[in-house]
Amino acid sequence: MDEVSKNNVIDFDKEINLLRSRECFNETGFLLLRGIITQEKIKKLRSRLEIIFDGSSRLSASIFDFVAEDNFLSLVSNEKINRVLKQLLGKSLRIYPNLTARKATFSPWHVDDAFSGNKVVNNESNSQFIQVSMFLQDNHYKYGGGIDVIPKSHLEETWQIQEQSLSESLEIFRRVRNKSVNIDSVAGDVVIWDGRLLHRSSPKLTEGGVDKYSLMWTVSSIQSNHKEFLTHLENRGKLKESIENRLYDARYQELTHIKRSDFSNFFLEKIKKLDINLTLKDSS
Ligand SMILES: O=C(O)CCC(=O)C(=O)O
Repeated sequence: MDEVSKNNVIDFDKEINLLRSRECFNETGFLLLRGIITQEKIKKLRSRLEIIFDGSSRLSASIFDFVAEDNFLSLVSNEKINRVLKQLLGKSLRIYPNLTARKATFSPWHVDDAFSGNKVVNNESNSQFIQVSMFLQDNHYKYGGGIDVIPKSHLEETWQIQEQSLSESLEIFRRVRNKSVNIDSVAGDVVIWDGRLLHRSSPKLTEGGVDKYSLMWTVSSIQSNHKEFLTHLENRGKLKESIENRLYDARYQELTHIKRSDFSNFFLEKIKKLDINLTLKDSS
Protein backbone atom coordinates (compact mmCIF):
# COMPACT_ATOMS: atom_id res chain seq x y z
CA MET A 1 0.00 0.00 0.00
CA ASP A 2 1.39 3.42 -0.99
CA GLU A 3 1.73 6.47 1.18
CA VAL A 4 0.03 9.82 0.61
CA SER A 5 2.21 12.11 -1.51
CA LYS A 6 3.19 15.43 0.04
CA ASN A 7 1.18 17.33 -2.59
CA ASN A 8 -1.98 15.70 -1.26
CA VAL A 9 -1.42 17.25 2.17
CA ILE A 10 -2.41 20.79 3.17
CA ASP A 11 -0.97 21.65 6.57
CA PHE A 12 -2.42 24.88 7.96
CA ASP A 13 0.40 25.05 10.51
CA LYS A 14 2.83 25.44 7.60
CA GLU A 15 2.97 27.40 4.37
CA ILE A 16 0.23 26.35 1.97
CA ASN A 17 -0.05 26.52 -1.81
CA LEU A 18 -3.70 26.10 -2.76
CA LEU A 19 -3.11 26.28 -6.51
CA ARG A 20 -0.76 23.31 -6.32
CA SER A 21 -3.28 21.52 -4.08
CA ARG A 22 -6.03 22.09 -6.63
CA GLU A 23 -3.93 20.56 -9.38
CA CYS A 24 -3.20 17.60 -7.17
CA PHE A 25 -6.87 17.18 -6.19
CA ASN A 26 -8.04 17.28 -9.80
CA GLU A 27 -5.47 14.66 -10.71
CA THR A 28 -5.66 12.27 -7.74
CA GLY A 29 -9.17 12.96 -6.34
CA PHE A 30 -8.38 13.65 -2.67
CA LEU A 31 -6.58 15.87 -0.14
CA LEU A 32 -5.66 15.56 3.52
CA LEU A 33 -6.16 18.77 5.53
CA ARG A 34 -4.11 19.04 8.72
CA GLY A 35 -4.17 21.53 11.54
CA ILE A 36 -7.91 22.29 11.35
CA ILE A 37 -8.88 22.10 15.03
CA THR A 38 -7.16 21.94 18.41
CA GLN A 39 -6.66 18.88 20.65
CA GLU A 40 -9.04 20.46 23.12
CA LYS A 41 -11.79 20.68 20.50
CA ILE A 42 -11.20 17.09 19.42
CA LYS A 43 -11.67 15.94 23.02
CA LYS A 44 -14.87 17.95 23.29
CA LEU A 45 -16.30 16.51 20.07
CA ARG A 46 -15.46 12.95 21.11
CA SER A 47 -17.07 13.41 24.52
CA ARG A 48 -20.22 14.78 22.91
CA LEU A 49 -20.40 11.86 20.49
CA GLU A 50 -19.89 9.36 23.32
CA ILE A 51 -23.00 10.80 24.95
CA ILE A 52 -25.01 10.89 21.71
CA PHE A 53 -24.20 7.27 20.84
CA ASP A 54 -24.30 5.95 24.40
CA GLY A 55 -26.30 2.74 24.63
CA SER A 56 -27.34 2.86 20.98
CA SER A 57 -26.45 0.46 18.19
CA ARG A 58 -26.89 3.14 15.51
CA LEU A 59 -24.04 3.77 13.11
CA SER A 60 -25.05 7.36 12.42
CA ALA A 61 -26.28 10.07 14.75
CA SER A 62 -29.65 11.62 14.12
CA ILE A 63 -29.40 14.60 11.82
CA PHE A 64 -31.34 16.48 14.50
CA ASP A 65 -28.45 15.78 16.93
CA PHE A 66 -26.05 17.21 14.39
CA VAL A 67 -27.90 20.43 13.65
CA ALA A 68 -28.52 21.07 17.34
CA GLU A 69 -24.77 21.32 17.96
CA ASP A 70 -22.84 24.42 17.06
CA ASN A 71 -19.75 22.34 17.85
CA PHE A 72 -20.51 20.20 14.80
CA LEU A 73 -21.94 22.94 12.60
CA SER A 74 -18.88 25.12 13.20
CA LEU A 75 -16.87 22.49 11.33
CA VAL A 76 -19.17 22.70 8.33
CA SER A 77 -18.64 26.48 8.34
CA ASN A 78 -14.93 26.23 9.24
CA GLU A 79 -13.00 28.87 7.30
CA LYS A 80 -9.92 26.78 6.60
CA ILE A 81 -11.90 23.88 5.21
CA ASN A 82 -14.07 26.18 3.09
CA ARG A 83 -11.07 28.08 1.77
CA VAL A 84 -9.82 24.83 0.28
CA LEU A 85 -13.26 23.81 -1.00
CA LYS A 86 -13.70 27.17 -2.73
CA GLN A 87 -10.36 26.77 -4.43
CA LEU A 88 -11.67 23.49 -5.85
CA LEU A 89 -15.33 24.27 -6.54
CA GLY A 90 -15.60 28.04 -7.00
CA LYS A 91 -16.48 30.89 -4.69
CA SER A 92 -20.11 29.94 -3.98
CA LEU A 93 -20.81 26.54 -2.51
CA ARG A 94 -23.75 24.35 -1.63
CA ILE A 95 -24.13 22.15 1.43
CA TYR A 96 -26.85 19.56 1.87
CA PRO A 97 -28.87 18.05 4.70
CA ASN A 98 -26.80 14.84 4.78
CA LEU A 99 -24.70 16.06 7.69
CA THR A 100 -23.78 13.10 9.78
CA ALA A 101 -21.77 11.91 12.75
CA ARG A 102 -20.76 8.28 12.65
CA LYS A 103 -19.50 5.70 15.04
CA ALA A 104 -17.57 2.53 14.14
CA THR A 105 -18.39 2.63 10.43
CA PHE A 106 -16.19 0.31 8.40
CA SER A 107 -17.29 0.32 4.75
CA PRO A 108 -15.75 -1.87 2.04
CA TRP A 109 -14.54 -0.42 -1.30
CA HIS A 110 -17.23 1.66 -2.98
CA VAL A 111 -18.16 4.91 -4.69
CA ASP A 112 -20.98 6.84 -3.05
CA ASP A 113 -23.65 5.84 -5.52
CA ALA A 114 -25.03 9.26 -6.44
CA PHE A 115 -21.63 9.90 -7.95
CA SER A 116 -21.29 6.76 -10.03
CA GLY A 117 -22.91 5.99 -13.35
CA ASN A 118 -23.78 9.54 -14.44
CA LYS A 119 -26.68 9.81 -12.00
CA VAL A 120 -25.87 13.18 -10.54
CA VAL A 121 -22.52 14.22 -11.95
CA ASN A 122 -21.18 14.72 -15.42
CA ASN A 123 -18.32 12.26 -15.47
CA GLU A 124 -16.31 14.27 -17.97
CA SER A 125 -15.77 17.29 -15.77
CA ASN A 126 -13.68 18.32 -12.80
CA SER A 127 -15.11 17.68 -9.39
CA GLN A 128 -18.63 18.94 -8.67
CA PHE A 129 -19.40 17.11 -5.42
CA ILE A 130 -16.87 16.64 -2.64
CA GLN A 131 -17.22 14.43 0.41
CA VAL A 132 -15.75 15.91 3.58
CA SER A 133 -14.89 13.80 6.59
CA MET A 134 -13.27 14.77 9.87
CA PHE A 135 -11.82 11.78 11.70
CA LEU A 136 -11.56 12.03 15.47
CA GLN A 137 -8.82 9.45 16.06
CA ASP A 138 -5.52 8.58 14.41
CA ASN A 139 -5.78 6.17 11.51
CA HIS A 140 -4.07 3.15 13.08
CA TYR A 141 -2.59 0.28 11.03
CA LYS A 142 -4.43 -2.31 13.17
CA TYR A 143 -7.61 -0.51 14.23
CA GLY A 144 -8.32 1.71 11.21
CA GLY A 145 -9.91 5.09 11.96
CA GLY A 146 -9.60 6.87 8.59
CA ILE A 147 -9.95 5.96 4.92
CA ASP A 148 -8.09 4.29 2.06
CA VAL A 149 -8.48 5.56 -1.49
CA ILE A 150 -7.57 4.60 -5.05
CA PRO A 151 -5.96 7.75 -6.45
CA LYS A 152 -7.22 8.81 -9.91
CA SER A 153 -10.12 6.33 -9.83
CA HIS A 154 -12.58 9.27 -10.07
CA LEU A 155 -11.50 9.81 -13.67
CA GLU A 156 -10.55 6.35 -14.75
CA GLU A 157 -13.67 4.28 -14.36
CA THR A 158 -17.33 4.48 -13.45
CA TRP A 159 -17.78 2.25 -10.45
CA GLN A 160 -21.47 1.29 -10.33
CA ILE A 161 -21.20 -0.43 -7.05
CA GLN A 162 -22.95 0.85 -4.00
CA GLU A 163 -24.24 -1.52 -1.35
CA GLN A 164 -22.41 -4.30 -3.12
CA SER A 165 -22.14 -7.81 -1.80
CA LEU A 166 -19.00 -8.94 -0.04
CA SER A 167 -17.93 -10.93 -3.10
CA GLU A 168 -18.34 -7.86 -5.37
CA SER A 169 -16.34 -5.82 -2.93
CA LEU A 170 -13.60 -8.46 -2.84
CA GLU A 171 -13.55 -8.52 -6.64
CA ILE A 172 -13.00 -4.76 -6.71
CA PHE A 173 -10.31 -5.15 -4.09
CA ARG A 174 -8.52 -7.74 -6.26
CA ARG A 175 -8.55 -5.31 -9.19
CA VAL A 176 -7.30 -2.26 -7.32
CA ARG A 177 -5.27 -3.47 -4.36
CA ASN A 178 -1.91 -2.52 -5.86
CA LYS A 179 -3.05 1.08 -6.20
CA SER A 180 -4.52 1.53 -2.74
CA VAL A 181 -3.33 4.42 -0.57
CA ASN A 182 -3.88 4.49 3.17
CA ILE A 183 -4.41 8.10 4.28
CA ASP A 184 -2.44 8.54 7.49
CA SER A 185 -4.83 11.01 9.09
CA VAL A 186 -4.54 11.88 12.78
CA ALA A 187 -7.33 12.98 15.12
CA GLY A 188 -8.86 16.24 13.89
CA ASP A 189 -7.61 15.93 10.32
CA VAL A 190 -10.07 16.31 7.47
CA VAL A 191 -10.01 14.19 4.33
CA ILE A 192 -11.85 15.49 1.28
CA TRP A 193 -12.44 13.40 -1.81
CA ASP A 194 -14.17 13.67 -5.16
CA GLY A 195 -17.51 11.87 -4.84
CA ARG A 196 -16.52 9.62 -7.75
CA LEU A 197 -13.37 8.33 -6.04
CA LEU A 198 -13.21 4.68 -5.04
CA HIS A 199 -12.65 4.50 -1.28
CA ARG A 200 -13.20 2.39 1.82
CA SER A 201 -12.83 2.75 5.55
CA SER A 202 -9.31 1.78 6.59
CA PRO A 203 -10.07 -1.68 7.93
CA LYS A 204 -10.14 -2.66 11.56
CA LEU A 205 -7.96 -5.76 11.59
CA THR A 206 -8.26 -6.59 15.24
CA GLU A 207 -10.41 -5.73 18.24
CA GLY A 208 -9.24 -2.89 20.48
CA GLY A 209 -8.15 0.69 20.02
CA VAL A 210 -10.31 3.72 20.67
CA ASP A 211 -13.87 3.97 19.29
CA LYS A 212 -13.92 5.29 15.73
CA TYR A 213 -15.86 8.54 15.25
CA SER A 214 -16.18 10.78 12.22
CA LEU A 215 -18.22 13.74 11.05
CA MET A 216 -19.15 13.77 7.40
CA TRP A 217 -20.93 16.02 4.92
CA THR A 218 -21.18 16.83 1.20
CA VAL A 219 -20.28 20.09 -0.53
CA SER A 220 -20.78 21.00 -4.19
CA SER A 221 -20.26 23.84 -6.60
CA ILE A 222 -23.23 26.20 -6.87
CA GLN A 223 -23.89 25.03 -10.47
CA SER A 224 -24.01 21.36 -9.52
CA ASN A 225 -26.96 19.15 -10.23
CA HIS A 226 -28.30 19.77 -6.73
CA LYS A 227 -31.93 18.84 -7.42
CA GLU A 228 -30.89 15.44 -8.66
CA PHE A 229 -28.68 14.97 -5.61
CA LEU A 230 -31.52 15.82 -3.22
CA THR A 231 -33.80 13.41 -5.08
CA HIS A 232 -31.14 10.75 -4.72
CA LEU A 233 -30.95 11.34 -0.94
CA GLU A 234 -34.71 11.21 -0.65
CA ASN A 235 -34.86 7.98 -2.65
CA ARG A 236 -32.27 6.43 -0.37
CA GLY A 237 -34.54 7.23 2.55
CA LYS A 238 -37.45 5.45 0.83
CA LEU A 239 -35.26 2.49 -0.06
CA LYS A 240 -34.00 2.20 3.50
CA GLU A 241 -37.56 2.24 4.75
CA SER A 242 -38.63 -0.50 2.39
CA ILE A 243 -35.92 -3.06 2.99
CA GLU A 244 -35.11 -4.90 6.11
CA ASN A 245 -32.09 -2.87 6.90
CA ARG A 246 -29.11 -4.58 8.42
CA LEU A 247 -27.33 -1.23 8.63
CA TYR A 248 -30.25 0.89 9.81
CA ASP A 249 -29.36 4.48 9.18
CA ALA A 250 -32.04 7.01 10.04
CA ARG A 251 -30.35 9.97 8.43
CA TYR A 252 -31.82 9.38 4.98
CA GLN A 253 -35.38 9.36 6.27
CA GLU A 254 -34.75 12.30 8.53
CA LEU A 255 -33.10 14.59 6.08
CA THR A 256 -36.26 15.29 4.15
CA HIS A 257 -37.81 16.65 7.36
CA ILE A 258 -35.04 19.06 8.24
CA LYS A 259 -35.86 22.75 7.89
CA ARG A 260 -33.75 25.88 7.73
CA SER A 261 -35.17 26.90 11.11
CA ASP A 262 -33.67 23.75 12.70
CA PHE A 263 -30.21 25.29 12.20
CA SER A 264 -28.83 27.89 14.59
CA ASN A 265 -28.71 31.55 13.66
CA PHE A 266 -25.01 31.51 14.40
CA PHE A 267 -24.55 28.93 11.67
CA LEU A 268 -26.94 30.50 9.14
CA GLU A 269 -25.22 33.86 9.45
CA LYS A 270 -21.77 32.36 9.18
CA ILE A 271 -22.54 30.46 5.97
CA LYS A 272 -24.23 33.50 4.48
CA LYS A 273 -20.99 35.45 4.95
CA LEU A 274 -19.07 32.60 3.36
CA ASP A 275 -21.47 32.43 0.39
CA ILE A 276 -22.49 28.87 1.19
CA ASN A 277 -26.01 27.94 0.20
CA LEU A 278 -27.84 25.54 2.52
CA THR A 279 -29.63 23.45 -0.11
CA LEU A 280 -32.65 21.70 1.37
CA LYS A 281 -35.69 20.19 -0.25
CA ASP A 282 -37.58 22.90 -2.16
CA SER A 283 -34.49 25.15 -2.38
CA SER A 284 -34.14 26.90 -5.68
O1 LIG B 1 -15.73 7.16 7.29
C1 LIG B 1 -15.47 6.13 6.69
O2 LIG B 1 -14.88 5.20 7.20
C2 LIG B 1 -15.87 5.99 5.24
C3 LIG B 1 -17.33 6.24 5.11
C4 LIG B 1 -17.72 6.12 3.71
O3 LIG B 1 -16.99 5.70 2.87
C5 LIG B 1 -19.04 6.55 3.29
O4 LIG B 1 -19.89 6.82 4.13
O5 LIG B 1 -19.26 6.63 2.08
